Amino acid sequence: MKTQVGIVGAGPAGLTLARLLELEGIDTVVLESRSREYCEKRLRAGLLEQRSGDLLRDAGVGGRMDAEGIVHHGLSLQFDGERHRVPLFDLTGRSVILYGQTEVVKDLIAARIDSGLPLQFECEVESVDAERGVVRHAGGELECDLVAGCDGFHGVSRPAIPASTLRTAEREYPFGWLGILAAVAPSMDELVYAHHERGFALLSLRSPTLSRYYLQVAHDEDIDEWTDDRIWEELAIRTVVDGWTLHEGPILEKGVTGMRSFVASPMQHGRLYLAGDAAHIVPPTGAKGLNLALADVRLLAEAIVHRHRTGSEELLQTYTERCLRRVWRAEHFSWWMTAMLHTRHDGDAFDLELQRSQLRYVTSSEAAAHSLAENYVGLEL
Ligand code: RFL
Ligand code: PHB
Repeated sequence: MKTQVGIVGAGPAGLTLARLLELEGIDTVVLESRSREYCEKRLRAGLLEQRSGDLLRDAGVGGRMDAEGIVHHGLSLQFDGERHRVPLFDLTGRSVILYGQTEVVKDLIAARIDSGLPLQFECEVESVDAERGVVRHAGGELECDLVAGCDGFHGVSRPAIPASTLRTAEREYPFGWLGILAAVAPSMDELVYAHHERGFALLSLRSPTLSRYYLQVAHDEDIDEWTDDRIWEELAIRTVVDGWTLHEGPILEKGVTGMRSFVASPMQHGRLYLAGDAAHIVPPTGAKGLNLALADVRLLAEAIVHRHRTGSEELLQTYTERCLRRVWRAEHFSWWMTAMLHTRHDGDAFDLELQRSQLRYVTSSEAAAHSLAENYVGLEL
Protein backbone atom coordinates (compact mmCIF):
# COMPACT_ATOMS: atom_id res chain seq x y z
CA MET A 1 0.00 0.00 0.00
CA LYS A 2 1.17 3.54 -0.79
CA THR A 3 0.28 7.03 0.41
CA GLN A 4 1.66 10.56 0.33
CA VAL A 5 1.87 11.00 4.11
CA GLY A 6 1.79 8.04 6.50
CA ILE A 7 0.72 9.16 9.97
CA VAL A 8 1.67 7.01 12.97
CA GLY A 9 -0.70 7.63 15.91
CA ALA A 10 -4.25 8.96 16.20
CA GLY A 11 -3.75 11.33 19.12
CA PRO A 12 -4.39 15.06 18.75
CA ALA A 13 -1.19 15.55 16.70
CA GLY A 14 -1.82 12.77 14.14
CA LEU A 15 -5.53 13.43 13.72
CA THR A 16 -5.13 17.20 13.36
CA LEU A 17 -2.34 16.77 10.80
CA ALA A 18 -4.54 14.34 8.83
CA ARG A 19 -7.37 16.88 8.84
CA LEU A 20 -5.18 19.83 7.76
CA LEU A 21 -3.74 17.79 4.88
CA GLU A 22 -7.18 16.51 3.87
CA LEU A 23 -8.31 20.13 3.43
CA GLU A 24 -5.40 20.64 1.02
CA GLY A 25 -6.12 17.50 -0.98
CA ILE A 26 -3.09 15.55 0.25
CA ASP A 27 -3.53 11.79 0.80
CA THR A 28 -2.86 10.37 4.23
CA VAL A 29 -3.23 7.04 6.03
CA VAL A 30 -3.49 7.11 9.84
CA LEU A 31 -2.39 3.99 11.78
CA GLU A 32 -3.25 3.72 15.48
CA SER A 33 -2.33 0.86 17.83
CA ARG A 34 -5.31 1.28 20.20
CA SER A 35 -9.07 0.91 19.69
CA ARG A 36 -11.30 3.85 18.81
CA GLU A 37 -13.01 3.51 22.19
CA TYR A 38 -9.69 3.67 24.05
CA CYS A 39 -8.56 6.78 22.16
CA GLU A 40 -11.87 8.50 22.85
CA LYS A 41 -11.79 7.74 26.57
CA ARG A 42 -8.15 8.44 27.46
CA LEU A 43 -8.40 11.27 29.98
CA ARG A 44 -5.72 13.91 29.58
CA ALA A 45 -5.36 17.63 28.92
CA GLY A 46 -8.11 20.16 29.17
CA LEU A 47 -6.80 23.58 28.33
CA LEU A 48 -6.50 25.00 24.82
CA GLU A 49 -4.74 28.23 23.95
CA GLN A 50 -6.86 30.62 21.89
CA ARG A 51 -4.57 29.92 18.93
CA SER A 52 -5.16 26.16 19.26
CA GLY A 53 -8.90 26.83 19.27
CA ASP A 54 -8.50 28.93 16.11
CA LEU A 55 -6.59 26.11 14.40
CA LEU A 56 -9.35 23.57 15.16
CA ARG A 57 -12.00 26.06 14.03
CA ASP A 58 -10.13 26.74 10.75
CA ALA A 59 -9.89 22.98 10.24
CA GLY A 60 -13.69 22.80 10.45
CA VAL A 61 -13.77 20.81 13.70
CA GLY A 62 -14.47 23.63 16.18
CA GLY A 63 -18.28 23.46 16.27
CA ARG A 64 -18.72 21.48 19.47
CA MET A 65 -15.73 23.21 21.09
CA ASP A 66 -17.43 26.57 20.50
CA ALA A 67 -20.74 25.26 21.85
CA GLU A 68 -19.46 23.34 24.87
CA GLY A 69 -15.97 24.68 25.63
CA ILE A 70 -15.69 27.25 28.41
CA VAL A 71 -13.69 30.41 27.75
CA HIS A 72 -11.60 31.64 30.70
CA HIS A 73 -10.22 35.17 31.00
CA GLY A 74 -8.10 34.61 34.09
CA LEU A 75 -6.69 32.16 36.62
CA SER A 76 -5.83 32.28 40.31
CA LEU A 77 -2.58 31.58 42.10
CA GLN A 78 -3.06 30.60 45.73
CA PHE A 79 -0.40 30.76 48.44
CA ASP A 80 -0.34 31.47 52.18
CA GLY A 81 -4.08 30.77 52.27
CA GLU A 82 -5.04 33.55 49.82
CA ARG A 83 -6.03 33.59 46.14
CA HIS A 84 -4.69 36.18 43.72
CA ARG A 85 -6.25 36.54 40.28
CA VAL A 86 -4.06 36.89 37.18
CA PRO A 87 -6.28 38.64 34.58
CA LEU A 88 -5.00 36.86 31.46
CA PHE A 89 -7.30 38.65 29.02
CA ASP A 90 -6.74 42.16 30.42
CA LEU A 91 -2.98 41.61 30.30
CA THR A 92 -2.72 39.98 26.86
CA GLY A 93 -5.98 40.40 24.95
CA ARG A 94 -6.15 36.60 24.77
CA SER A 95 -8.06 33.93 26.65
CA VAL A 96 -7.96 30.13 26.96
CA ILE A 97 -10.63 27.47 26.38
CA LEU A 98 -11.45 24.60 28.75
CA TYR A 99 -12.37 21.71 26.46
CA GLY A 100 -11.17 18.17 27.12
CA GLN A 101 -8.56 16.54 24.90
CA THR A 102 -10.90 13.53 24.76
CA GLU A 103 -13.54 15.77 23.17
CA VAL A 104 -11.01 17.19 20.66
CA VAL A 105 -10.06 13.62 19.72
CA LYS A 106 -13.72 12.54 19.38
CA ASP A 107 -14.44 15.49 17.07
CA LEU A 108 -11.40 14.75 14.89
CA ILE A 109 -12.15 11.02 14.64
CA ALA A 110 -15.78 11.77 13.70
CA ALA A 111 -14.62 14.20 10.97
CA ARG A 112 -12.15 11.66 9.57
CA ILE A 113 -14.77 8.91 9.48
CA ASP A 114 -17.29 11.28 7.88
CA SER A 115 -14.78 12.00 5.12
CA GLY A 116 -14.37 8.25 4.57
CA LEU A 117 -10.56 8.50 4.69
CA PRO A 118 -8.21 5.76 5.96
CA LEU A 119 -7.89 5.57 9.74
CA GLN A 120 -6.99 2.12 11.06
CA PHE A 121 -7.42 1.40 14.76
CA GLU A 122 -5.78 -1.59 16.48
CA CYS A 123 -3.00 -1.45 13.92
CA GLU A 124 0.28 -1.27 15.77
CA VAL A 125 3.25 0.11 13.85
CA GLU A 126 6.26 -2.09 14.53
CA SER A 127 8.96 0.02 12.92
CA VAL A 128 9.58 3.01 10.68
CA ASP A 129 12.33 3.21 8.07
CA ALA A 130 13.08 6.93 8.12
CA GLU A 131 15.32 6.91 5.02
CA ARG A 132 12.96 4.96 2.77
CA GLY A 133 9.67 6.17 4.25
CA VAL A 134 8.39 2.67 4.97
CA VAL A 135 6.06 1.99 7.90
CA ARG A 136 5.81 -1.67 8.97
CA HIS A 137 2.77 -2.94 10.83
CA ALA A 138 1.18 -6.31 11.60
CA GLY A 139 -0.91 -6.18 8.40
CA GLY A 140 1.98 -5.33 6.06
CA GLU A 141 3.90 -2.29 4.84
CA LEU A 142 2.91 1.26 3.99
CA GLU A 143 5.16 3.09 1.51
CA CYS A 144 5.10 6.83 2.13
CA ASP A 145 6.48 9.89 0.50
CA LEU A 146 6.72 11.33 4.04
CA VAL A 147 6.08 9.81 7.48
CA ALA A 148 4.67 11.83 10.40
CA GLY A 149 5.67 10.28 13.74
CA CYS A 150 2.78 11.35 15.97
CA ASP A 151 2.94 8.29 18.23
CA GLY A 152 3.61 9.95 21.58
CA PHE A 153 6.50 9.58 24.00
CA HIS A 154 6.57 5.75 23.97
CA GLY A 155 6.13 5.35 20.20
CA VAL A 156 8.41 3.74 17.60
CA SER A 157 9.06 6.82 15.44
CA ARG A 158 11.63 8.65 17.54
CA PRO A 159 13.85 5.51 17.83
CA ALA A 160 13.86 5.40 14.00
CA ILE A 161 16.21 8.39 14.07
CA PRO A 162 19.76 6.95 14.35
CA ALA A 163 21.18 7.21 17.87
CA SER A 164 24.28 8.87 16.40
CA THR A 165 22.09 11.75 15.16
CA LEU A 166 19.50 12.12 17.92
CA ARG A 167 20.26 14.39 20.87
CA THR A 168 18.00 14.49 23.90
CA ALA A 169 17.72 16.84 26.86
CA GLU A 170 15.74 15.69 29.85
CA ARG A 171 14.70 16.47 33.43
CA GLU A 172 12.79 14.14 35.74
CA TYR A 173 10.89 15.46 38.73
CA PRO A 174 10.53 13.64 42.06
CA PHE A 175 6.76 14.11 41.94
CA GLY A 176 3.67 13.22 39.95
CA TRP A 177 0.04 14.32 39.76
CA LEU A 178 -2.90 12.37 41.08
CA GLY A 179 -5.82 13.50 38.90
CA ILE A 180 -9.53 12.95 39.46
CA LEU A 181 -12.63 13.56 37.40
CA ALA A 182 -15.62 14.12 39.69
CA ALA A 183 -19.34 14.41 38.97
CA VAL A 184 -19.84 17.65 40.86
CA ALA A 185 -20.17 21.28 39.77
CA PRO A 186 -16.77 23.02 39.95
CA SER A 187 -16.40 24.93 43.21
CA MET A 188 -14.71 27.87 41.43
CA ASP A 189 -15.24 29.88 38.21
CA GLU A 190 -11.61 29.86 37.09
CA LEU A 191 -8.60 27.55 37.51
CA VAL A 192 -6.80 27.69 40.86
CA TYR A 193 -3.09 26.77 41.04
CA ALA A 194 -2.43 26.31 44.76
CA HIS A 195 0.97 26.30 46.48
CA HIS A 196 0.89 24.49 49.83
CA GLU A 197 3.61 23.08 52.06
CA ARG A 198 1.93 19.63 51.85
CA GLY A 199 2.19 19.84 48.04
CA PHE A 200 0.67 21.57 45.02
CA ALA A 201 -3.02 21.27 44.09
CA LEU A 202 -4.87 22.35 40.93
CA LEU A 203 -8.59 22.96 40.60
CA SER A 204 -9.77 22.67 36.98
CA LEU A 205 -12.98 21.64 35.27
CA ARG A 206 -14.47 20.00 32.22
CA SER A 207 -18.06 21.26 32.21
CA PRO A 208 -20.62 22.91 34.52
CA THR A 209 -21.15 19.47 36.10
CA LEU A 210 -17.66 17.91 35.92
CA SER A 211 -14.67 18.95 38.01
CA ARG A 212 -11.06 17.96 37.26
CA TYR A 213 -8.80 18.23 40.30
CA TYR A 214 -5.14 17.34 40.81
CA LEU A 215 -2.81 16.74 43.78
CA GLN A 216 0.98 16.64 43.80
CA VAL A 217 2.07 13.16 44.96
CA ALA A 218 5.26 11.06 44.68
CA HIS A 219 6.19 10.16 41.08
CA ASP A 220 5.59 6.46 41.82
CA GLU A 221 2.60 6.98 44.14
CA ASP A 222 0.37 3.91 44.57
CA ILE A 223 -3.16 5.02 43.64
CA ASP A 224 -4.58 2.26 45.87
CA GLU A 225 -3.32 4.21 48.88
CA TRP A 226 -5.78 6.96 48.01
CA THR A 227 -9.40 6.35 48.96
CA ASP A 228 -11.94 8.88 47.70
CA ASP A 229 -12.27 10.30 51.23
CA ARG A 230 -8.52 10.79 51.52
CA ILE A 231 -8.40 12.59 48.14
CA TRP A 232 -11.20 15.02 49.11
CA GLU A 233 -9.65 15.63 52.51
CA GLU A 234 -6.25 16.44 51.02
CA LEU A 235 -7.73 18.67 48.29
CA ALA A 236 -9.67 20.59 50.96
CA ILE A 237 -6.55 21.11 53.09
CA ARG A 238 -4.38 22.34 50.20
CA THR A 239 -6.97 24.70 48.69
CA VAL A 240 -8.58 26.14 51.85
CA VAL A 241 -9.38 29.86 51.89
CA ASP A 242 -11.74 31.72 54.22
CA GLY A 243 -15.37 31.83 53.12
CA TRP A 244 -15.03 29.21 50.35
CA THR A 245 -16.07 25.55 50.26
CA LEU A 246 -14.81 22.70 48.09
CA HIS A 247 -17.87 20.67 47.07
CA GLU A 248 -17.43 16.90 46.93
CA GLY A 249 -19.07 14.43 44.57
CA PRO A 250 -18.65 10.93 43.14
CA ILE A 251 -15.17 10.33 41.70
CA LEU A 252 -15.58 8.89 38.19
CA GLU A 253 -11.90 8.35 37.39
CA LYS A 254 -8.55 8.65 39.11
CA GLY A 255 -4.95 8.10 38.08
CA VAL A 256 -1.34 9.07 38.73
CA THR A 257 1.01 10.54 36.09
CA GLY A 258 4.74 11.07 36.56
CA MET A 259 6.24 14.34 35.39
CA ARG A 260 9.13 14.97 33.04
CA SER A 261 10.66 17.48 30.69
CA PHE A 262 12.15 16.05 27.48
CA VAL A 263 13.23 17.42 24.10
CA ALA A 264 14.55 15.43 21.14
CA SER A 265 16.50 17.09 18.35
CA PRO A 266 16.43 16.99 15.39
CA MET A 267 12.68 16.42 15.01
CA GLN A 268 13.25 15.04 11.50
CA HIS A 269 15.42 12.54 9.66
CA GLY A 270 15.18 11.44 6.04
CA ARG A 271 11.48 11.21 5.23
CA LEU A 272 10.40 11.14 8.91
CA TYR A 273 9.06 14.16 10.82
CA LEU A 274 8.16 13.94 14.54
CA ALA A 275 5.33 15.98 16.09
CA GLY A 276 3.87 16.36 19.59
CA ASP A 277 4.80 14.12 22.51
CA ALA A 278 6.90 11.91 20.19
CA ALA A 279 9.43 14.76 20.15
CA HIS A 280 8.93 16.58 23.46
CA ILE A 281 7.29 16.36 26.87
CA VAL A 282 6.50 19.11 29.37
CA PRO A 283 5.24 18.78 32.95
CA PRO A 284 1.50 19.65 32.92
CA THR A 285 1.76 22.71 35.20
CA GLY A 286 1.99 25.07 32.21
CA ALA A 287 -0.85 23.32 30.28
CA LYS A 288 1.32 23.25 27.15
CA GLY A 289 1.58 19.62 25.89
CA LEU A 290 -1.50 19.49 23.71
CA ASN A 291 -0.96 23.04 22.51
CA LEU A 292 2.61 22.24 21.44
CA ALA A 293 1.38 19.16 19.57
CA LEU A 294 -1.12 21.28 17.62
CA ALA A 295 1.45 24.00 16.92
CA ASP A 296 3.91 21.39 15.55
CA VAL A 297 1.39 19.93 13.12
CA ARG A 298 0.34 23.38 11.94
CA LEU A 299 3.96 24.00 10.85
CA LEU A 300 4.35 20.49 9.45
CA ALA A 301 1.15 20.78 7.40
CA GLU A 302 2.26 24.16 6.04
CA ALA A 303 5.66 22.74 5.08
CA ILE A 304 4.14 19.69 3.35
CA VAL A 305 1.61 21.83 1.46
CA HIS A 306 4.36 24.27 0.46
CA ARG A 307 6.40 21.45 -1.06
CA HIS A 308 3.32 19.99 -2.75
CA ARG A 309 2.48 23.33 -4.39
CA THR A 310 5.92 24.74 -5.20
CA GLY A 311 8.31 21.78 -5.07
CA SER A 312 10.41 23.73 -2.55
CA GLU A 313 11.79 21.76 0.43
CA GLU A 314 12.68 24.93 2.33
CA LEU A 315 9.93 24.80 4.98
CA LEU A 316 10.45 21.07 5.52
CA GLN A 317 14.19 21.59 5.95
CA THR A 318 13.70 24.24 8.65
CA TYR A 319 10.89 22.35 10.47
CA THR A 320 12.99 21.34 13.52
CA GLU A 321 14.45 24.77 13.99
CA ARG A 322 11.08 26.53 13.76
CA CYS A 323 9.39 24.07 16.16
CA LEU A 324 12.16 24.02 18.74
CA ARG A 325 12.13 27.79 19.25
CA ARG A 326 8.56 27.53 20.52
CA VAL A 327 9.12 24.18 22.27
CA TRP A 328 12.01 25.53 24.36
CA ARG A 329 9.97 28.58 25.42
CA ALA A 330 7.22 26.21 26.60
CA GLU A 331 9.80 23.93 28.26
CA HIS A 332 11.14 26.84 30.25
CA PHE A 333 7.70 28.14 31.21
CA SER A 334 6.48 24.67 32.27
CA TRP A 335 9.63 24.02 34.32
CA TRP A 336 9.34 27.48 35.92
CA MET A 337 5.64 27.06 36.86
CA THR A 338 6.45 23.58 38.23
CA ALA A 339 9.36 24.87 40.32
CA MET A 340 7.36 27.82 41.66
CA LEU A 341 4.34 25.76 42.72
CA HIS A 342 5.49 22.29 43.82
CA THR A 343 6.87 21.44 47.24
CA ARG A 344 10.21 19.62 47.22
CA HIS A 345 10.24 17.30 50.16
CA ASP A 346 14.04 17.44 50.07
CA GLY A 347 13.84 21.25 50.01
CA ASP A 348 14.66 23.64 52.81
CA ALA A 349 13.58 27.06 54.11
CA PHE A 350 15.54 28.79 51.36
CA ASP A 351 13.61 26.97 48.61
CA LEU A 352 10.29 27.76 50.27
CA GLU A 353 11.03 31.46 50.69
CA LEU A 354 12.16 31.75 47.05
CA GLN A 355 8.82 30.26 45.93
CA ARG A 356 6.80 32.58 48.18
CA SER A 357 8.76 35.59 46.99
CA GLN A 358 8.24 34.62 43.33
CA LEU A 359 4.51 34.09 43.92
CA ARG A 360 4.19 37.49 45.62
CA TYR A 361 6.07 39.05 42.72
CA VAL A 362 3.93 37.58 39.90
CA THR A 363 0.74 38.56 41.73
CA SER A 364 1.81 42.12 42.61
CA SER A 365 3.99 43.35 39.73
CA GLU A 366 2.18 43.96 36.46
CA ALA A 367 5.37 43.28 34.50
CA ALA A 368 5.80 39.87 36.18
CA ALA A 369 2.09 38.99 35.83
CA HIS A 370 2.27 39.97 32.17
CA SER A 371 5.18 37.61 31.59
CA LEU A 372 3.29 34.69 33.18
CA ALA A 373 0.11 35.58 31.26
CA GLU A 374 1.69 35.85 27.81
CA ASN A 375 3.40 32.49 28.23
CA TYR A 376 0.23 30.86 29.58
CA VAL A 377 -2.03 32.05 26.75
CA GLY A 378 0.76 31.13 24.28
CA LEU A 379 3.43 33.26 22.65
CA GLU A 380 3.51 33.63 18.86
CA LEU A 381 6.95 32.26 18.01
P1 RFL B 1 -0.64 11.17 22.23
O1 RFL B 1 -1.89 11.81 22.69
O2 RFL B 1 0.15 10.38 23.20
O3 RFL B 1 -1.02 10.27 20.97
C1 RFL B 1 -0.12 9.32 20.42
C2 RFL B 1 -0.93 8.22 19.77
O4 RFL B 1 -0.05 7.30 19.14
C3 RFL B 1 -0.48 5.97 19.43
N1 RFL B 1 0.67 5.07 19.27
C4 RFL B 1 0.85 4.23 18.22
N2 RFL B 1 0.09 4.00 17.14
C5 RFL B 1 0.52 3.08 16.24
N3 RFL B 1 1.67 2.36 16.40
C6 RFL B 1 2.47 2.56 17.48
N4 RFL B 1 3.60 1.89 17.63
C7 RFL B 1 2.05 3.54 18.45
N5 RFL B 1 2.58 3.99 19.62
C8 RFL B 1 1.73 4.92 20.10
C9 RFL B 1 -1.03 6.09 20.85
O5 RFL B 1 -1.92 5.02 21.16
C10 RFL B 1 -1.74 7.44 20.79
O6 RFL B 1 -3.07 7.31 20.35
O7 RFL B 1 0.37 12.25 21.62
P2 RFL B 1 0.10 13.63 20.82
O8 RFL B 1 -0.88 13.44 19.72
O9 RFL B 1 1.45 14.16 20.54
O10 RFL B 1 -0.65 14.58 21.90
C11 RFL B 1 0.04 15.07 23.03
C12 RFL B 1 -0.93 15.26 24.21
O11 RFL B 1 -1.65 14.05 24.40
C13 RFL B 1 -0.21 15.64 25.52
O12 RFL B 1 0.86 16.54 25.27
C14 RFL B 1 -1.16 16.34 26.54
O13 RFL B 1 -2.17 15.46 26.97
C15 RFL B 1 -0.38 16.87 27.74
N6 RFL B 1 -1.25 17.47 28.77
C16 RFL B 1 -1.75 18.76 28.65
N7 RFL B 1 -1.49 19.49 27.53
C17 RFL B 1 -2.07 20.73 27.37
O14 RFL B 1 -1.80 21.39 26.35
N8 RFL B 1 -2.93 21.28 28.29
C18 RFL B 1 -3.24 20.60 29.45
O15 RFL B 1 -4.08 21.09 30.22
C19 RFL B 1 -2.61 19.32 29.68
N9 RFL B 1 -2.90 18.60 30.79
C20 RFL B 1 -1.60 16.71 29.92
C21 RFL B 1 -2.42 17.31 30.92
C22 RFL B 1 -1.17 15.40 30.07
C23 RFL B 1 -1.53 14.68 31.20
N10 RFL B 1 -1.09 13.34 31.27
C24 RFL B 1 -1.96 12.27 31.58
C25 RFL B 1 0.20 12.98 30.73
C26 RFL B 1 -2.77 16.62 32.05
C27 RFL B 1 -2.31 15.31 32.22
C28 RFL B 1 -2.68 14.61 33.52
C1 PHB C 1 -6.73 20.11 33.05
O1 PHB C 1 -7.84 20.67 33.12
O2 PHB C 1 -6.61 18.89 32.85
C2 PHB C 1 -5.49 20.92 33.24
C3 PHB C 1 -5.58 22.31 33.27
C4 PHB C 1 -4.44 23.06 33.48
C5 PHB C 1 -3.22 22.44 33.63
C6 PHB C 1 -3.13 21.05 33.56
C7 PHB C 1 -4.27 20.29 33.38
O3 PHB C 1 -2.10 23.19 33.86
